[in-house]
Amino acid sequence: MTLKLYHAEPVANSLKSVIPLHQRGIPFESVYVDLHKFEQHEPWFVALNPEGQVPVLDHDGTIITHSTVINEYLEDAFPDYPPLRPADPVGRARMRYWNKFVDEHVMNYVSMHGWNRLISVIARNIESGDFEKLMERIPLPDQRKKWMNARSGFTEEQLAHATEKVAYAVDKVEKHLSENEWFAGGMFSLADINFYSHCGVMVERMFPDMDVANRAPNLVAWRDRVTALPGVAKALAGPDKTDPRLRTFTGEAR
Ligand SMILES: N[C@@H](CCC(=O)N[C@@H](CS)C(=O)NCC(=O)O)C(=O)O
Repeated sequence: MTLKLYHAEPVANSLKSVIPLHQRGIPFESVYVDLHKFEQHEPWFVALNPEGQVPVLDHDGTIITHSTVINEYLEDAFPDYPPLRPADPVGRARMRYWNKFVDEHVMNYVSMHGWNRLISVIARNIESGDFEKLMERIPLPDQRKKWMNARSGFTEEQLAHATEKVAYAVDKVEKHLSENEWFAGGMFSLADINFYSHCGVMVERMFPDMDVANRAPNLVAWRDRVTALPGVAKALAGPDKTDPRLRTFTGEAR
């Protein structure tokens, strides 16, 4: 059996699919894809994932993409390892509700701020002609727009809307965690991992004006519980080639 995960730095979607592998103890080969060098748009990678994005799981030659799908696939394909999905239908439905919420209403909005602060530096450092050539290679139109926005700068309106979405999510999750230890099914599950990877590990540093420590103490306590889990610590220690001067979000957390 061969199991490979192609991923980038331990943050966002990459972190989200590395955590279950480590936390469940499933042996796998980690393949680092360097987003700083645009490896995700090179022909060898696009042959694996035509959308040109990480993470990508290769299980005996079968390719699975999209972190939420990968994580449930790992539950189905490796049932003998400790589960991160509730066993009962209601617990599963709750887990999937939170996954849908994070995928549709959280991920892209946190990401916009990350790209505005971090990826913009990479995008602006590329020479003009080279940048256009790189853009031509990006398979997903939305992703091409995101790279172009990162170079020109996102508008105040876009950023304010994204901040509103994150604040709504923080308040919603805080309320839930004031009544529940975990997101779903009374156990640490893929839903916790999803919110943690996008909005838990770095929300205080990304959004200092939100005053998360006072506004969402249950979220902060939950975040610290998740960070202390052995598989999470192992995932966070993964390769990080981000320029240390730019590690506004990823570096100080570890
Ligand atoms: N829906 C996808 C999103 C994947 C995604 O956005 N990946 C980012 C890294 S977190 C990426 O590959 N970015 C590279 C690029 O856009 O060029 C998932 O859940 O896996």
